Amino acid sequence: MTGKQEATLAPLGGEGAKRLLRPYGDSTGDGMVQLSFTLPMSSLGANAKIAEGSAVQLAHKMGMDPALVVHAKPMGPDFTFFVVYGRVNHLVDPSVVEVVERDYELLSPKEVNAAVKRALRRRLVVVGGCIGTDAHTVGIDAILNIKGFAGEKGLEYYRELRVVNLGAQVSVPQLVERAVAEQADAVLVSQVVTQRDAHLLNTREMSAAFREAFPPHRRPLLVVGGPRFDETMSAELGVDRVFTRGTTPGEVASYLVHRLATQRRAS
Ligand code: B12
Repeated sequence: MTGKQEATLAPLGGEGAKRLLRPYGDSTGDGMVQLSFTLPMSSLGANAKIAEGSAVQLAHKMGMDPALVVHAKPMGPDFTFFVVYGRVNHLVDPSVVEVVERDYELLSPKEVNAAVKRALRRRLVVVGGCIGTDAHTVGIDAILNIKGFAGEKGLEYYRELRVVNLGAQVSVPQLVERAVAEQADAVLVSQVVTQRDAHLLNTREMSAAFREAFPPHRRPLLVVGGPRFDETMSAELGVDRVFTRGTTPGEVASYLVHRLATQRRAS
């Protein structure tokens, strides 16, 4: 590391100071990170050293130097899982990171109910489920079921919300059909499995089907969620909002009110 970089790294005082960060493991600014990955090779018996050397080679190519294998676990005869600990030189600039900020007020269930009643004069209808072959219902249930998540009650608890939870493995045509039948204001879809980008493909298929089935002003609000979504991708996926890991029911209820009650009333 050059002296110039050292100087930039030091926290600068004053307004607008740009602060670059470096990861650390043992002491501040030492650049140490931990990385895990699997290689499709055996580390059994005589293969152990070559396997570890291969893991170090990959880490070097990724910019870790030095790189130390701290864990190697055979996964059957032909695969090995590694954890590598090492140093990188990359700096992080938080001032240029782009994130999706929450652009709506967080409301209590009482406030949500009052806003829906005032704006819609009827219950707000939410239809939800997991689409495609995805059977991971815990996430959508955390949002919809009365028992909720992280100490917050799910949307079923809200008096002014009517929730239809379709559960696992709902096909897109089934989802559209049910949304039509229930006169859904919002459709909430969960996608947890991301193998071969299934979550992205399924979401695009779903949003296209809703655009085909509804005229623009009648289309329900489309919300997708799951732990490996990128929140910035809503436009690309054709949905109104993407939620990721750690989402709570209160955030979703507040968002629905913001879009379907507050905004609609203002327009
Ligand atoms: C429980 C579990 C299962 C259970 C699911 C039971 C059920 N009824 O849901 C069972 C055993 C059935 C299962 C099966 C499989 N699983 Co599984 N499973 C898990 C596990 C351990 C936990 C998932 C979970 O419940 N998380 C807790 C919830 C609360 O978190 P969440 O889903 O992220 O939801 C939150 C947010 O993301 C968000 N959210 C989620 N959805 C939505 C939707 C909306 C609208 C909104 C607003 C928010 C939102 O809000 C929630 C609360 O904050 C994960 C590993 C892990 N630790 O994550 C693997 C995992 C998801 N499973 C995996 C796999 C591979 C499978 C199988 C393919 C295994 C197999 N070979 O058979 C099958 C697939 C079955 C299928 N057809 O889908 C992989 C997926 C890998 C990938 N890249 O896609 C994981 C990551 C395990 C791993 N490391 O390999 N699984």
